[in-house]
Amino acid sequence: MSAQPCVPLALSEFAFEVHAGLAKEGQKTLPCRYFYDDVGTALFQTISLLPEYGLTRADERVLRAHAGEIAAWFPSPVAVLELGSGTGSKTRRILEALSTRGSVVYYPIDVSRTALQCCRSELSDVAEVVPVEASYLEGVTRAVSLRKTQERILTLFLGSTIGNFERAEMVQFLQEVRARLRPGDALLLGTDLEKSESRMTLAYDDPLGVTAAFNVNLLARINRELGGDFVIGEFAHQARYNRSERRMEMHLRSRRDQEVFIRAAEIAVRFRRGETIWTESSHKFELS
Ligand code: AVJ
Repeated sequence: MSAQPCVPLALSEFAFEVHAGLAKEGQKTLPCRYFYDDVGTALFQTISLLPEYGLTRADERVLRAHAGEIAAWFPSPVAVLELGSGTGSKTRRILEALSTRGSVVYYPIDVSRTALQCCRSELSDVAEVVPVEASYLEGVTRAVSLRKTQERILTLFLGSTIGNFERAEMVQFLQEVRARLRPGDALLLGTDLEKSESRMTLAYDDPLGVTAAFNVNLLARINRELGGDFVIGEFAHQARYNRSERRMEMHLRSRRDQEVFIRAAEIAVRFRRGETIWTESSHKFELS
């Protein structure tokens, strides 16, 4: 038998990105979209119920107050695309308002399968729900390709999820979305306004520790899915406000010098005591 050529095992996208983020020389990073496995999705839902985290409720209030007005802009039939739908709870008002004027198709686009299942079971009474399990742009491309000729598209990007992008990438991303739409379609964007530093810090470091669990779950997920050996208690949640960049940052701070091995990412990572993994940015906005 001839020897097989030595082909490296293809890493999954998750493993690849974990490797890239943790192999960095300076600040180590992990991409925030991997927060949302089943546990993370449930934890974020809990965060949105916390008195300290008002963003989701603020979104809901604004939508409830203006759903009728927004719906009035759209001649039927309408397709609603939602980027990062989550469980779709905010979207009900808009779908209801649109459905009083004709049929509505709703394409929730999310990387979380649990969240999409939730959307389908919660919203099927007000719209035809077509879940799209994909990244945002790929999801938009897919949903747009299913558009019927006369349908107008309303794209929703709510909850200040755009704040997770680098500022330079935000504009680029919106241009990419626009390039997939056509004249007469629309985008409704929800962003969080800057507040006092103490209020924002509490929103990302709540006294119950739900946000801490949400952050640390990323390491637990790496352990579960990639064969990592993070000792969960050896990393602490940290929320900081970066004033010059106007963003909340979440980090995971190593409590001591330690080494972590992640089988599927084929990496051993050394951490110095106090060193952090930067896991998320939530940029804040001004009305202007
Ligand atoms: C759902 C991404 C908008 O950035 O505020 C909540 C996620 N992170 N608490 C945000 C989150 C920490 C949230 N987004």
